[in-house]
Amino acid sequence: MKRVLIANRGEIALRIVRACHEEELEAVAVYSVADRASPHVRAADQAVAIGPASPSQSYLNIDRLIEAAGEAGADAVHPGYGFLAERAAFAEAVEAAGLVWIGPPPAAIRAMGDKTEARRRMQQAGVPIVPGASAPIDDIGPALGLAREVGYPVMVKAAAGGGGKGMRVVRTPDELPGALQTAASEALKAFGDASVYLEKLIVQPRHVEIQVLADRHRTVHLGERECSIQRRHQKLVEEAPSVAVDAELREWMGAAAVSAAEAVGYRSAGTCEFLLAPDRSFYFLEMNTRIQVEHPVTELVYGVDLVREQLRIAAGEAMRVHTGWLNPRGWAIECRITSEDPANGFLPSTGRIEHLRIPGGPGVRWDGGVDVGDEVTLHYDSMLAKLIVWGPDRGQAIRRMRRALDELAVLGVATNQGFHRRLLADPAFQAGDIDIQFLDRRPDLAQPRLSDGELLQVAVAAALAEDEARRSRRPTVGGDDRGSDAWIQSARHEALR
Ligand code: MV4
Repeated sequence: MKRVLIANRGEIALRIVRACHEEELEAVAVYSVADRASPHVRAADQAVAIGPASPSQSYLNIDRLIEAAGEAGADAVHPGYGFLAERAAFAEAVEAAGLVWIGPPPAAIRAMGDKTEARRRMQQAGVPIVPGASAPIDDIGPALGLAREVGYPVMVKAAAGGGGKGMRVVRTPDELPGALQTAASEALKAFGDASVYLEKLIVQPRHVEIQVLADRHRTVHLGERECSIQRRHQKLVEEAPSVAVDAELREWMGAAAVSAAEAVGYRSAGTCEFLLAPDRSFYFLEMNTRIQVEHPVTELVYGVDLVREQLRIAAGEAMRVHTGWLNPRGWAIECRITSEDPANGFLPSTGRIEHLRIPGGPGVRWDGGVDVGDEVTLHYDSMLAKLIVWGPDRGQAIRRMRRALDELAVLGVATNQGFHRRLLADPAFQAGDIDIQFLDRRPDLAQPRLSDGELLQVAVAAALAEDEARRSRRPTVGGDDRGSDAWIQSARHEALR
């Protein structure tokens, strides 16, 4: 393996370019018309234009991507996440073209992609699953019987699902027929497959996932990530480890995840998603057969570069992970910085990045995919970057993230930066008192503390203060502010000119 084509864009494409360079591999970027000057293109050793901005004609175009690999002389393909990463047909097309697929075997992708098949395979392997059906349900009679057996409330889910589409909570038997109907039609629309099944509803769970890594000799786990801070199935903050998981529970969940991976012949990096109930019982939900957005928090507490290990494993080498290392050290937190406006229902915002100040300093990592001057459009995902911090413990990681968020400045598009600052300052979040419904209960975190009118008053006051400071050529030192806000620092800089 010498030259890797990266079938993706944005921050993950740049992340993979960096891993290639550290492994002394050449990186080939692909780009749509909208991305011709993007950071991932500029960082790569070669770049191939693959089509129009619309994903279906570029990043989702299997034939064009295989052709691009040929044009560039690439001998391997890394899919990143999203787009074609979990399409078994893409993995097969890559291998059929004589290229190395940097990911799990297509059969493992397929087995985990069908949720009822995955449940059957997990049950076989002794992995705990939520009580419920392990085959699609097509009749109300058996459905009522099963729901009664596992106990209400139950959840109806799409067999082809994932990501929360085609899901319905059912609290009483009379709600079941309607829920089966709507879930099936939603599933048909979203996945082209109307099959549904049902499970007992787990109440107030956390979403905890286990990272696994497998080469041809061994399958290991790298502990958990706590992913409960989410809104409409979009994760916003992730951390490792989880306050709800101690060393003993970690070994139970880790062993279950390793069994899950082994049961489907897994290779490469993968993630088993679990629901963790308040009584510490845990249930396998699904396996994500790709590198995930939130992989950096695991990297920081385990000291393992997951993307470099993916490259090594794909090349047939053994992973450089020693069993003795496999304990989390300290605490890592990731905030997804998106071009979404929390005050406006997290509506995606567009525009040109006019200014970007990237946080730095001890324990701070920025995995970004945009630069000053780049245009943020509605063609792609709204995630601009991930801000990740490490600290010796959770309290210090939170403190460090708040400092890094204070340093961050993005001008030109609305972002969720303010939301993250309010969340990280929140006593309930700081106490680790979270579950998957946390943000549903806290709409206040989406709203700025100051109204537009109040903000205007503050801006006028700041301008007057700046003017006074500049007139008297007096550097603003001391005072009773914390001195960490970007406005204050900007005013101070101006005063010293
Ligand atoms: C559940 C559940 C409660 N009980 N299954 C959502 C997406 C899909 N991956 C599975 N999901 C859930 N399945 C049972 N039996 C609650 C959810 C769920 C959820 C899970 C993980 C992260 C966020 C979530 C938000 C809402 C519901």
